[in-house]
Amino acid sequence: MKKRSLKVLALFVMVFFAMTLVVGCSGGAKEEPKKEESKKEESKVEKIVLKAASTPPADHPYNLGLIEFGKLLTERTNGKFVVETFPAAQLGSEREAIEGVQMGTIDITVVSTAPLAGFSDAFLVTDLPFIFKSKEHAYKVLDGEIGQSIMKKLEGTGIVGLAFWENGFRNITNSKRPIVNPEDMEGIKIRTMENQIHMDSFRQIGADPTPMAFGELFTALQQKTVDAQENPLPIIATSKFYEVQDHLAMTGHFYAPAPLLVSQALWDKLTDEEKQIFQKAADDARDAERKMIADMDAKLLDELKAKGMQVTEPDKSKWQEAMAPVYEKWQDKIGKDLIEKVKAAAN
Ligand code: EAX
Repeated sequence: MKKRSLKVLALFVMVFFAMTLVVGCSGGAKEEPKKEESKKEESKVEKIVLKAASTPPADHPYNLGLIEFGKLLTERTNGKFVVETFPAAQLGSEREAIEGVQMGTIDITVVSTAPLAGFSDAFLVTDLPFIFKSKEHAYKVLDGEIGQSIMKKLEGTGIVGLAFWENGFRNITNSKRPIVNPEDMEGIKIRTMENQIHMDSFRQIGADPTPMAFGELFTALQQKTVDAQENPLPIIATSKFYEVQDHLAMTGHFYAPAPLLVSQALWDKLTDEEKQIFQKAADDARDAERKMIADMDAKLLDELKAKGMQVTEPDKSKWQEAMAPVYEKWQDKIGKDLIEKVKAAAN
């Protein structure tokens, strides 16, 4: 009996160890290939580097927003998409960046709507003087149905518009004199973006507008090829225009949205899931970028004054009235309905 029970015990022990061994081994064996597989999968994930162009300096929110956009894309695609940014017009002017996106040689860009006028009529309504009463008004229009219908009009151009980022309300700087009333602009040679509505708006108040690429602007101001330029405070500060312009007039005459554009060639290669990730990242980075602009706007007026700029606060209603005839001139091309819809959204 004793012998037999010992044998049974020995058998149990052996079976037990054998089982532990098998379970242990199989556990290990299961884990090992898993790790290797996932490693292989990671290295198999094709890394795609996307080129993102912008014209202002590297510390402007366009570039900082593109960096944020890239960070979100990389995180949300497990490292598949990486965005490399090229600020300061390294890849050319805004017009050249738009052309690059159209051809697929540049994947992504953020530009003002104004130079897009050479490619599509879709954005013209945003270029009208004093069309947006406030940033809230602009966001309501651009982030809503109207904004979506504007982006939709890009279909067939080789460009896909994902979201409206922001450049901001534009103000006039010049090297000649303080500007308070529209008449003060008489004879002032002002650089504008390549946009007929902007040029017409300045002609309307007797100024002499000259279109020019942003990359050439600092030198043109320095050499006095032009007397004046107009841009939001973050551009004036990051591009150091205060070094060559003494006067700043807070006219806020145009609100410049800055659409995030990607090339159709890239877009067509994405899966539906990736398209959603791109769209969400574009919206999230838009919020971050707008916040950067707001934070800069809040402190820059004082900083620019401290740097020696003489600041005037013109009565905007006078400027609005003086530039108003531009609406009549452009309403057929833009669509009276669209203009009215945008205006109505202010209420
Ligand atoms: O879009 O050209 C301009 O004045 C623009 O404001 C600038 O490049 C950012």
